[in-house]
Amino acid sequence: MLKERIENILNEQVEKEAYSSALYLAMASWCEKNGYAGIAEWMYAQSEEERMHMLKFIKYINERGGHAIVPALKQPPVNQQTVKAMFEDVLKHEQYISDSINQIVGLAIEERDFTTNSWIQWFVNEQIEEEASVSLILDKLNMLGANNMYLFDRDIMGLRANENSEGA
Ligand code: OFO
Repeated sequence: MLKERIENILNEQVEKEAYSSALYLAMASWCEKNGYAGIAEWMYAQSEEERMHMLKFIKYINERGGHAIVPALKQPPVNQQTVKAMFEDVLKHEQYISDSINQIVGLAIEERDFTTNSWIQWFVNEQIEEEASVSLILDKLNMLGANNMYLFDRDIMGLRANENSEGA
């Protein structure tokens, strides 16, 4: 049985994962509208991955005797300034998510919930991969400059780091 503080923080994470999924879906739509079909595909895949993350939290909370709550979400941004600025926002968002996963680890240890601590380690590792994958994309964008967006758009799917990992 989950302690209340653990159930609450896990439900907050359900909301964050659901928002991540909506955020990347909105980015996918903007990319598609603006002719970046390859980047849109990357964002759609990322959005789907975040939905899988959300489902993992929902199922874990219910499995441990809690009640997973499906949240209302705030509206993600509709428009982006540039592709590079968009990926900078993705990196910031993933760093924020890593921080919140670390807070769950901290609370699980504080509450001596070693089952949750063990379970959440998958996300600790996932966040390392996600931050690395977005940093790689930003490195490529910085090398290319604005002129070669066509090639970047064509090749971005080859930069997906964790396409084959579980739940990803
Ligand atoms: Fe981007 O890893 Fe979940 O949120």
